[in-house]
Amino acid sequence: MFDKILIANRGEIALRIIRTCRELGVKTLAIYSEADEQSLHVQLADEAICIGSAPASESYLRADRIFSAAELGNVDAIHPGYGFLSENPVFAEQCLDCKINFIGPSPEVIRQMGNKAYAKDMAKKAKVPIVPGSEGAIENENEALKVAESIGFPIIIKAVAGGGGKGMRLVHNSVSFSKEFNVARAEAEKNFGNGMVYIEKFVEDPRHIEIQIVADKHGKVLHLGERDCSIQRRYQKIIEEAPSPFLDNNLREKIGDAAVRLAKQCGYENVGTIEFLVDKQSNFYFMEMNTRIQVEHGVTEEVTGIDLIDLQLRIAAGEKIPFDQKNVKFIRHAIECRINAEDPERNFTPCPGEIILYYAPGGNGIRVDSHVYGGYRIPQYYDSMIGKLIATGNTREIAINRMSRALGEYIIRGVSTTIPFTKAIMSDIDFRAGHVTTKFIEEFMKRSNHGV
Ligand code: MV4
Repeated sequence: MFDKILIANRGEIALRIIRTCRELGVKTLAIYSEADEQSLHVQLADEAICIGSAPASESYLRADRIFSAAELGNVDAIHPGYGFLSENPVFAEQCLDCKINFIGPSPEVIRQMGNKAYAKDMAKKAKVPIVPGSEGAIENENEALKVAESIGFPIIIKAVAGGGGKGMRLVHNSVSFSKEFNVARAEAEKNFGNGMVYIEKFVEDPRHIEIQIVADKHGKVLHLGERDCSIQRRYQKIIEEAPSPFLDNNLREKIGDAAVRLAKQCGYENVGTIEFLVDKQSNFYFMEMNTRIQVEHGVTEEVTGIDLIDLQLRIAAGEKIPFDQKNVKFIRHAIECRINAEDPERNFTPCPGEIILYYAPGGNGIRVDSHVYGGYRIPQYYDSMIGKLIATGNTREIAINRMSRALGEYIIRGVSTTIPFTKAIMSDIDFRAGHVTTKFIEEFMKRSNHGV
């Protein structure tokens, strides 16, 4: 195991990593920006180094300064967390060049999965179902129209370098195709520096189901079941849960096996997530692969009892996964609500500022992963997530009731949060019935008085 690691992140995920490191006896070096001097990750790490001013482009995204800190601290490895440099293949490569372990997959796999057309091709090779569409990127407008007409409208145009919903365009008919195709290419060029796009049949009203994968350096690849992340707003997840109320054991095993096949096909190592769309008829299609630990990993930890950060460190240090697929049991039901400093009454505008009073819920089956406290000032420079509340119970109904109870206990004064919004969802009839698709939030906003 490592002696000391650098955590190239901030907020709740930095704390989450520090906690497992302390349990394992691994020393931690935090990095921070001038805006994060008062942050808990700085307080709780063994050592901390300030690497720049508040904007991420001057601190958490500055690989050169992170390597200076790594050298000063003489660390064995870097944990990138999520966001920031976590899926940057150049950063992963530079770690290896400096003889520092990167806690994640190889730079090659990060680069390959970052290209969404390439990733789809890998899925096809691994006999994982994909949405019908163009074979790889498509540059010629006339050819693109031919593909669209052969698969049938509506179709969706996606950026090869996109992901997470960024740079997608829905096209309903051939009349608007030419315009949309050219806008998509121009936007892809502007946003990702890569104008390549590909085409897919549009899957109507799907569920977002993702499979947690773990893979060690010795060829063992397992899945830890799914998370249902269908409840999203503008591609931002709001609520995640496991098991999915939509999957039966047969479909769970089929999607899980498909995810394992893909991870093996691309020589994956460490933990990762494979996203699928699942339609009304239970057809499932590969969407994209995330080569990092995800925000919602705690849901899987609660359901399986497995510490995913512990696994990440062990795998990166060369240890074998200490269990087999047959030992992975999905015993309980877990639901996570993201707590964001945003005002749901004002179109979810971010609300940075000082938290003047803070009391987090607790009790049976409640887990709060957060870096904030009373008197903490939420900086305006980073994302608005200030914590994650996870409720676990033996059944989905118990987990929902527990979540509702915990949200009612949560006190955050000084900034608006999404707590009341998620609490209203817990009482929603469709949510309680498990009728959740990617259209849920839109429909919930219409029938509740949350406006638009
Ligand atoms: C789709 C789709 C329908 N058909 N692809 C959005 C995020 C990105 N990971 C993929 N996304 C979608 N791709 C086809 N061919 C619908 C979505 C989508 C969506 C996916 C997951 C969760 C929420 C979503 C909300 C709107 C659209």
